Amino acid sequence: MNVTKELNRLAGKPLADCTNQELYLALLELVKQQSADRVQPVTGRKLYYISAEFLIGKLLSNNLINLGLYEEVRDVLAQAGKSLAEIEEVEPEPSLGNGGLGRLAACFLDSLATLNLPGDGIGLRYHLGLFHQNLKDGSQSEQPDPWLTAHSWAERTDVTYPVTLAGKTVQARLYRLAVTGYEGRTNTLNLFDLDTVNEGIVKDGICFDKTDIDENLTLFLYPDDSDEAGRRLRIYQQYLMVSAGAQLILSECAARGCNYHDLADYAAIQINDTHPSMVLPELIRLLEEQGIEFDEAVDIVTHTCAYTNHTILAEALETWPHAYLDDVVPQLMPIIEQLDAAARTRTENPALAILDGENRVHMAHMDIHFTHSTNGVAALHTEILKNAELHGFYELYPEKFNNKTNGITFRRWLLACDPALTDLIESLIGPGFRKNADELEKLLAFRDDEAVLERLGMVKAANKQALADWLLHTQGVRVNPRAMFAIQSKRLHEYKRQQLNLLYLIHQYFEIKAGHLPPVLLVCIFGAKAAPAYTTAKDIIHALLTLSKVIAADPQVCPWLQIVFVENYNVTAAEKMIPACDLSEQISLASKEASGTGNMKFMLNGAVTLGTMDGANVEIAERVGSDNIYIFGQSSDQVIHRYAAGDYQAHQWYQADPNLRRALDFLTSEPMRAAGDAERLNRLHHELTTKDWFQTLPDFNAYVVRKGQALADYAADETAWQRKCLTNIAKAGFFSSDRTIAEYDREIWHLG
Ligand code: 26V
Repeated sequence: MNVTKELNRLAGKPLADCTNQELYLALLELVKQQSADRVQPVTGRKLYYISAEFLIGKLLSNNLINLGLYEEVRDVLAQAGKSLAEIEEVEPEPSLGNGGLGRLAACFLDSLATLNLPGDGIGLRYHLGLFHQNLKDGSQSEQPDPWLTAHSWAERTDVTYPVTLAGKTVQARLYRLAVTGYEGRTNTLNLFDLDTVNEGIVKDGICFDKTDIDENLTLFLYPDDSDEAGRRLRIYQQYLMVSAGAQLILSECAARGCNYHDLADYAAIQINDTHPSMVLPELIRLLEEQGIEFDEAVDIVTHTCAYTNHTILAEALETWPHAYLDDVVPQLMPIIEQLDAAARTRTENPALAILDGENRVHMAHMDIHFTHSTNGVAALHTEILKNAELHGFYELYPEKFNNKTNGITFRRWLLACDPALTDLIESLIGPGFRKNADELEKLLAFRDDEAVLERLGMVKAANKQALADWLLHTQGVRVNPRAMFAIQSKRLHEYKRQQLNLLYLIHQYFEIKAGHLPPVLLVCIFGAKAAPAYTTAKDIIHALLTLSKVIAADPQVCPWLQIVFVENYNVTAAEKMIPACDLSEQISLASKEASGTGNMKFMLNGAVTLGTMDGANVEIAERVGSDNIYIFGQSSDQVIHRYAAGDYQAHQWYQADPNLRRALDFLTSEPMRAAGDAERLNRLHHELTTKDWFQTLPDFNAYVVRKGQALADYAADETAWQRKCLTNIAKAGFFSSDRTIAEYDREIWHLG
């Protein structure tokens, strides 16, 4: 294909005369054509990855890279005086996810296509995404985050499936989005929607009538579930996704010659957390409609489906009241009851039942009994599932449990977001790492090459300058690119402990005021959305924003310390922030972060981790060695024991440690109250000094000391610091999602 000719044809006029919008549309068409050419017929078993979230990010650059067209298109446009980077600004980011769970699904789709494996996604086409975060007046507020435009990557099809919700049948329409692999095949992300959904019913931020299913069903991901209507709405959404998805799977398999008895030879279904768990009873229902007996249907479904657990937080493990399911999906309840009865024949332990004494349906329990594989997402997480959280299930089905440590696609998280680093790496070790991530280890040969380390430092400096420009341009914030950049970007949650970082920052404020100056100016950058009804999370955001104002207004402190809270953190923001990071903050309470994937992205881009021994941090530490990571805090065993003993008293720690008390009490001090909201600050102070469910206080001192060490090392010896960065990049190969997907395929799916 001649790119210039084709683009001119699609644009309908000379490129130089086109607006960026027109060029974007022409490129969209070009990519759609080229990716269609790479669709391959499916032979053998095909994967269906069902997920409530697919956090795919902008697609233009990524697709151009994967199709091998990026450089050529960029140069053709440049000749016409146009910038691909500016054209990309036109593209809205699809807001179809919340955090790591959804981004993981997107990375997996990329790796499946890259490895030439047949694997499609199944999800929902939320019109207004999760929400757009505004940070005005020191607090988070939520707005709709529309991304659907007249021309979108997701193409409407004529295919619809009937789905019966609360006795009323609606038509789920299929939209298809092409997923390109890097020099690989094209797969599909299937997204379902209703034609009747009406964005006009959203008023006042993200409020809408939660009962009008025809109009509201796919408006938002995770609609507020703090009331009953909201919780029912989530069940409606989940059932729409799995029922339409199951029908799609069965019809595709039938078209390839499947007689349903042999479904497991045609399809592997991965259940991403418990949101899609109703696919199990739904498939059984549909197979029974085809004349298959219940017992055989259960067997077929068990062989076809596998389940991934992404959290040990009890409050995030879904259980639905029997009564809700009776209302919304009465056709599934008899099947769920039969499954519960079947499970009870396998174990007498009531804790492992599907229906509990309070008539709630435990979705994860159904998954473990009636799929052939349950996996955790990092080695430590899987061990905790086996030995603690799901121990009873592990005793019953030891052969079902396995670990698949998460990964990230290096196409987006290195090639696309950090082209300068990619070029440097390629100039040192050749292009092999693009397809074989393990080749990054060859970089270790340059550990003592000062010229290389200096070039690495120059790449980072340029990325920091680019982030500084972006922050000024998009957030109106000025930062000094010569500062050390420490970044904590992830969902806002107490277990992730943004509040620990907050207490450190207050501590530093006092130290600076006392004349104990740090060795380097530190800019702490946050990116985080709080669930709209999660009060403590919103209070933490408020405290950080307020502290940021207090520090910025203090001429004694602001030359040494700055807090930046990036509004509406999303994939696009992450792509700017991650390549510019010096210190990656991964400070969850040990045992609580199932894996983390941001930790891998930062490492790959040459940041050094400051973290607890939690999730995949453990595996990062194992690989880079203790000289190249800053570990602190309680171990997961200590934490688990402390919870078991039930003897943690936040107040004792508050009383006993003057530094900690000073930091906590500053939350409600005069300067903070003057800059912020006393009610919110008091509430947070109370929460941390009396409850502190995620044990922030016991890790405070260790965190202060370790972070101080990182700052000192960074300031003392630039070459030594760059050596740590180089080692992190070199050891990142294991965290490629290509490796993760190859493991899923080898041990669970057996595709193709
Ligand atoms: C979700 C929610 C949503 C509403 C607010 C409360 C709450 C609490 C926990 C969760 C967790 C849902 C599961 C999840 O997103 N897990 C993440 O999965 C990532 C990919 O495996 C993993 O890297 C993260 O450690 C894990 O938190």
